Amino acid sequence: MTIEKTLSIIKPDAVQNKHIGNIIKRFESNGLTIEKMMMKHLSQEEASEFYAIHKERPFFNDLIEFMTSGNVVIIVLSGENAVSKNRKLMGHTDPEQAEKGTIRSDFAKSIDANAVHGSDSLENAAIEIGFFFTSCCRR
Ligand code: IDP
Ligand code: MG
Repeated sequence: MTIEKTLSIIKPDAVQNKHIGNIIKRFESNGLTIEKMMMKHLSQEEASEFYAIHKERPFFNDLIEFMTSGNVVIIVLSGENAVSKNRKLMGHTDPEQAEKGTIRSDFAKSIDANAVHGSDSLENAAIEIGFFFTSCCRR
């Protein structure tokens, strides 16, 4: 059994539409455990650094504007195969292509406002968890 940790972010659209509880329910009822959690309004700098990998993409500015448009909930999840399990629960990046019953299919409306972020590999999960949680009181 491989117990992993991964990072989830409930994005501003899902917070605004009062889906925090629904999304956390999906995690907990599918064998994932909430290890850490905080609500935060990301600064421009934090969002840009977090999504630096996408900085050459045409949608980068819109992504940063959206991610800083309201509060997000940042969560460390743990569980068996947590990285891939979370990605499966999230569904496709574009809610219109997401499988029925996934978080993005049920709670998101567009590819820009797609309810959740989830780490895409174990390596990125460690980096992303460190970004928000490791050094005490920095952010
Ligand atoms: P992921 O969130 O499913 O891992 P990524 O390709 O890592 O998808 O993209 C990061 C975020 O950037 C997406 O969740 C989405 O909000 C946004 N994004 C990705 N592709 C597009 C696009 O083609 N148009 C607008 N926004 C996009
Ligand atoms: Mg991604």
